[in-house]
Amino acid sequence: MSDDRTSALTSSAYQQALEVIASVEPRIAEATRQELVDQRGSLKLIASENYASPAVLLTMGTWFSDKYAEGTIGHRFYAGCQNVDTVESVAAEHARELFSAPYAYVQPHSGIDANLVAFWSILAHRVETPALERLGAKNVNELTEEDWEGLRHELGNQRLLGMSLDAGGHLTHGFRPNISGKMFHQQQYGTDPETGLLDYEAVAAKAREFKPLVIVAGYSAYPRRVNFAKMREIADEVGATLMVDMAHFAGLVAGKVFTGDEDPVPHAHVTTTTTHKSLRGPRGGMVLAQEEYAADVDRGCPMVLGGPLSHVMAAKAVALAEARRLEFRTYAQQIADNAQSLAAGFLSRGANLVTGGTDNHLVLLDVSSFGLTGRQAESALLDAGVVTNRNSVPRDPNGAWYTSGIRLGTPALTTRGFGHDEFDAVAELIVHVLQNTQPGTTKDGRPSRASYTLGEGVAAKVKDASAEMLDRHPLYPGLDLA
Ligand code: DSN
Repeated sequence: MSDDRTSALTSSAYQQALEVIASVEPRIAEATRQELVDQRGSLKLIASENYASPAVLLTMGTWFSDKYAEGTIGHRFYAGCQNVDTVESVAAEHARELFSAPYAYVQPHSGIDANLVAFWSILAHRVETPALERLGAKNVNELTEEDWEGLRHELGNQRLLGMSLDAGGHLTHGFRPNISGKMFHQQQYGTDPETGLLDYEAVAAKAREFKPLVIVAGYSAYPRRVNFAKMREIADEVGATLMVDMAHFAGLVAGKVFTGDEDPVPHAHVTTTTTHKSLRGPRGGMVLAQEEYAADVDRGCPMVLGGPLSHVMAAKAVALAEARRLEFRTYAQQIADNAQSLAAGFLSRGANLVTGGTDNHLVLLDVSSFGLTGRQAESALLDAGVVTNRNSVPRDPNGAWYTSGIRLGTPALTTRGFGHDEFDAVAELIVHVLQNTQPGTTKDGRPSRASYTLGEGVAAKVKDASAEMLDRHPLYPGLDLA
């Protein structure tokens, strides 16, 4: 279908949908309209966000939302799931083929859910099933009270080694306050204090000493590629299951920017992802697995998850079909090229980047050289229409709330068509804001980590310069809600 025809149909669909919504709750219709205005008018640099296509968005607004479908394809706890079976089968087929994965599970509602399904499938495969075999039981209901208590103790005392939050790992990789840090005895690996890079020898040494059941690789704020073949060697040496969380860079895997040792899927026993970041689908999660883990992953719902969101699984199928097109490879490569341009733009203006640069989709800017915390920088940038999120840097003196960094990603603006020159200009605008932001003081005159003053006229100047670029690369061109 031509782009013009798609825009005309999308405009008409949304105009009518908003009219129907407004007839029930006008404030929601207005907030929906305003969200588009805001997203169109700002520089979206949150590394975990993107803009899904109209086809993906429209797929979510249907009566599939009304259907319960606990269970799995062809084996549901509810009647009347024949169309959900079609949706889930198509989404899983696209996922398997796109990622060359033996098995795909498309039900998780989010990345955290996907990781929980992965953890429980690993515990089931590595701990529960061998225990049942040892005890001569078919399932846990057949166990005596004493054996059941013993198995619960065994399940609750396994070890997990994951990347620490301040080195760029995710909360669910064993961070103590998160459930993953409570389900498992956990230890964390970090990055080299000098270079900020992963030190595989140090990870291996920790794994040899700790002997984890699970090693988690993958990241949310590490601006470099990971050698997953090496991570698998480490896992194999200590008898661990390798789980990779590729939520942030799934689009780069799908688009064949990360191949060979950098493609996690052939190396990991279980790979998890979200579908809405660089993969550019609906908000949701997914688990890919080697055959030996498939049956346990398949029990995700109802053992770990509530009923699948069939309308979102349908949108995952549409997004995965888009990601299988050749144009998606061009998009994925442009994400990585644009991150290089953004990093080079910062470095040429004297800013400090964690690891000194990037080779994936994100840049982690250390804002302490501007005399600011991440929180002050994030707020000042937002005033100027630049949407980012504050993020810890390794060994961050300001902790996880105020932080010393700003995380910036290129997937969203790349979707809008930004290229090298625009990302260089974005770096200049960001440096201009930070250079003109003064940290504030608390009521009793001490340095504040939250308040700040942005120089007069800075926000307006940056917004004007951004507007010119944003108008050149409109979001959902032709979509008119007037
Ligand atoms: N919220 C995601 C991110 O921003 O990286 C991870 O949970």
